[in-house]
Amino acid sequence: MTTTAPRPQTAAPAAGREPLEQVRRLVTEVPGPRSRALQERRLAAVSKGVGSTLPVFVERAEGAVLRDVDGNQLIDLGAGIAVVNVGHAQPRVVERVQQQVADFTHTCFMVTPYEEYVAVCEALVRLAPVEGPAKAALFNTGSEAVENAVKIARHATGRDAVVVFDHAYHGRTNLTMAMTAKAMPYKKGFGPFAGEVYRAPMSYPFRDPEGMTGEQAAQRAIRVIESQVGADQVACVVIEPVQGEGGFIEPAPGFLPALAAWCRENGALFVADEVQTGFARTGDVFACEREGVRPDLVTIAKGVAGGLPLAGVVGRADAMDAVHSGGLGGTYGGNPVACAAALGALEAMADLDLTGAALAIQERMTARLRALQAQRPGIGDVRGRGAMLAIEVVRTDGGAATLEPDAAGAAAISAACHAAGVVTLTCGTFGNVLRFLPPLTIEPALLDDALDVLETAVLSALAG
Ligand code: PLZ
Repeated sequence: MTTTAPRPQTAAPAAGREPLEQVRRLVTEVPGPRSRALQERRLAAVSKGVGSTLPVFVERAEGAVLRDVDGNQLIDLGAGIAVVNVGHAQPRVVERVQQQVADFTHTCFMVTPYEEYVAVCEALVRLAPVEGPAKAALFNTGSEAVENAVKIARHATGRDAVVVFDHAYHGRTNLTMAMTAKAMPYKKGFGPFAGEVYRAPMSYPFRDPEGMTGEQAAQRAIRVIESQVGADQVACVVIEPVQGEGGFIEPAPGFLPALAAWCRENGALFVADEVQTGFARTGDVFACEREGVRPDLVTIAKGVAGGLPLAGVVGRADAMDAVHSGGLGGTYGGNPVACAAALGALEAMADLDLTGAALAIQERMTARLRALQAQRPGIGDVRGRGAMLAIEVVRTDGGAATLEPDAAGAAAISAACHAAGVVTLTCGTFGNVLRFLPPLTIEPALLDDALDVLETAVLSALAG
């Protein structure tokens, strides 16, 4: 490293590279001319079915900064949708990946295995909040992890039915589309969908009757399950401990424990889909730890491998071993390069205390977001946990928040952030939630700069 001042451990370039300064800097409009030219090429060659939130073409990324092909430096409050929790180009990830690429890139674990796969499973087994002995299996994407969790649950219970929730997001494959709640853009015109998937009401404190407890919301869901599915038909209940795409919805305390208890009493597996919440994002390694919930199976992806595609299911050993040998797998599942990246990312998560970092981000951001809410009643709700935070934008009536979603307001805020060089994402069943998922290694000054941009955007987009 050539810098004299000690660099923050959050971002360090590979040997011989200039560090990417952790500052926002615009040198053209956003997107700039080179990005616009690439977007032209892209529109001619890439299916319209694949969209982009912000068509700025990235050339390099480090820490929490993206540098585009025009030389603009943007602050990344999306982390590639909760993937680079350890920061872009995390040195431990880069080093292990480079070494692994040179050693070998693929054999297929189902043909001739390798240690990296085993080491990742050992780490997952150690980390996952599963009761008793645990085992794991590796795949490529979150959707695939969810598919496999359902396969395992069906095998382990001998039952078919899968229970999911309003606002759920579990993926884009046929089964996981059926499990995902939102029609546009995920499901419209893509059916028929897989059968035996049933939807129960979620705990959504901002929209539920005032004062409804988590236990009451769980009873509401359980009534639906028992009357419309039948307790003895349920193979698994699959839930995101904090819902992601559906709007960063954190259920009321008591909701998850009550559902998990119902599963235990009724012989169904409780599956925590921690694809978005996992790996320190919410201030715990896994979000369900917060209430001491012990799932039977946990699905993981995204944050586990610092940007390489890796996913898995980790769960009770008896359930994981219920499947016949050869029943689970896939050509690339647990690819050695992705496993090497995961070993680097997991090491960084522990060494850099990223759960602590997520809580510090929550403290810093929530204070600012609440101050903004006091000035703009259109911010109906400030919520989330750790570095998985959101504002829900609603219409106002006589200067007071209503429950009417204001998707246009959320889009206007997001667009203003983009133009100023801050990458923000929207989400939510009603498209009116602005969500924040910075790399957990983001430096405080950079986060403050992003919050200044957000503040300006909110103040101009929403009425006082
Ligand atoms: N489960 C909880 O959040 C992926 C989707 C982005 P894959 N979320 C981002 C998009 O529009 O496709 C996700 C998730 C939860 C499962 C998944 C699916 O993970 O790796 O995208 O398949």
